[in-house]
Amino acid sequence: MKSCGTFPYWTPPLQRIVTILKHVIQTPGRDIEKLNRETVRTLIRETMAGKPTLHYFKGRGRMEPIRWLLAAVGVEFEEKFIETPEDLEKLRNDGYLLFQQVPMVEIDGMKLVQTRTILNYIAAKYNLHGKDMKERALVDMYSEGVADLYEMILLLPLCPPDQKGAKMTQIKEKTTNRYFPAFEKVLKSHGQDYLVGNRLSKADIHLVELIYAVEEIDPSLLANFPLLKALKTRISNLPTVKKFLQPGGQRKAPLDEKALEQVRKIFKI
Ligand SMILES: N[C@@H](CCC(=O)N[C@@H](CS)C(=O)NCC(=O)O)C(=O)O
Repeated sequence: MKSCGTFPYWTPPLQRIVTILKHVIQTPGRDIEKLNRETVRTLIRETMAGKPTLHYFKGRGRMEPIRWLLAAVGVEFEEKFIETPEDLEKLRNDGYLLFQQVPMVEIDGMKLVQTRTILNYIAAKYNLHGKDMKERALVDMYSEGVADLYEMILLLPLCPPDQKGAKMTQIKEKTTNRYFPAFEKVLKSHGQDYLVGNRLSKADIHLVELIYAVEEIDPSLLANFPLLKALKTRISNLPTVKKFLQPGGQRKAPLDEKALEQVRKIFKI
């Protein structure tokens, strides 16, 4: 057998397991001693099973929180971009989209649709859902709050031009008077580094994604929320997230006019 260095069985899948384990070790709140046998089995099974495949257009939309979550836990994924109405029609005709909609993610032998279902599956699989039912309820409650504001931002580009100004004002108002104060209050109430149970959960990742999106609208909106700023820095510095955010990473840019036109064509909007 060919030997490579001192480790004769140094194969790509094994390298991937080591990469995943490194990410786990480097993720705060998930130290190696707490890695139980089941988690290690999951990581190995998944490594052997191959990467999840994401089906969506080449833009943020409803797939972006899924990209963030997978990236944050250090799971590599492949993307098949829908570029034409025919691409979407093919997925439908092949029976891959249960409700004829995307996002769709091929993962662990399933073709999952419904954004929240996909997010919850990833969160459950990688322990981003709190340690018990009560923590999970908090994680879900915070995630839903994030999703409400995120949805408003997501739909903004599709807003008729004469309503855009009013929508933008509403987003800014809800950000500064409702959602950011709520999350700042949660962080202040326990003084810990993460929203729930002093360890990383999907709620932290969704919130930081939202903060980035809000800052693109108006960076000053974060000014009065020091704990949100600190959370953003903390999560952005996780090696996995850093890699995702860096130029050339899998994070998508906001839709420009050309991309928006393509989206309208694909979905017949
Ligand atoms: N509840 C679904 C909504 C999915 C959805 O509205 N997807 C849009 C693209 S972002 C779509 O496929 N639209 C085509 C259609 O509804 O026929 C989810 O959260 O995944």
